[in-house]
Amino acid sequence: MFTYQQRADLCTNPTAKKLFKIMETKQTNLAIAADVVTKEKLLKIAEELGPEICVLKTHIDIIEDFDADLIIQLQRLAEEHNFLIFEDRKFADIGNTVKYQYQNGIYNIADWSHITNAHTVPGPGIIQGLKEIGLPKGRGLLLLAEMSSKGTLAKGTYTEETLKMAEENKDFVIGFITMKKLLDNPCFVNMTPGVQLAQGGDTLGQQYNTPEKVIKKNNSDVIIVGRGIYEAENPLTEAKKYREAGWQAYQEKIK
Ligand code: 5BU
Repeated sequence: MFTYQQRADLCTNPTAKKLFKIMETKQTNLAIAADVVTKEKLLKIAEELGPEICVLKTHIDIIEDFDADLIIQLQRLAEEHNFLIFEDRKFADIGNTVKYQYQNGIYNIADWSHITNAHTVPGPGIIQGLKEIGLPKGRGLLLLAEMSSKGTLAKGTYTEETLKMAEENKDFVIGFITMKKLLDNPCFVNMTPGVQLAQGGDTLGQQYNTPEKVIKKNNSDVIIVGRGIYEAENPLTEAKKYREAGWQAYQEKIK
């Protein structure tokens, strides 16, 4: 079992390296899913919860008053509080199209998002396309090997093929969205959404596991928590609880 520090030393992709280093030095494996729809709310989360997290996960296309200043502020907060930005874009088109979606349009994701992710349904061309844009900028890509939602088709052969695509693109693919660790390679980071302090789900197919189960039993690395934190009466207090639970589970695992 490698520690986050050992993995930081082993890995070559600069974003993977930086992520493991942040996790080790800040002692946090918590990512916040900041699914709010205004610039003000998103910045408030980044400001208030920044010290608790290793990753701020965004859905930039749900922000109603998006502007270039939001990106400047997010980058400033990422520097100040030492976290990475992960735009959960879930690219899913052919290589040539995702290149434009990653670099152009109004969001210019590749310019500010350290990490993004992609479905593998189009085949490896999607990774090639994203890599042409992202690798020169030192970015990292996560592949959706599994999803947290009920009835997901990302399983069995689909998942197996996804792992192969990752191994063939180790320079740019830094890991997976997955419910559990799937490969032994310490340079792949496993991030798991669908996390709350109590197991359960929502009315639209989301399924929740606890931080302890995700990190210790399922051997994942990063817990991604959204509503469990930002819908709480006191998001900061709640974030500290998740951070503590996630870190404790990690420490028990590496003992
Ligand atoms: P929640 O509020 O903790 O349920 O939010 C979960 C977040 O993780 C949300 O932003 C989803 O888009 C994201 N997510 C997910 O829930 N499940 C998945 O399989 C993937 C992403 Br991929």
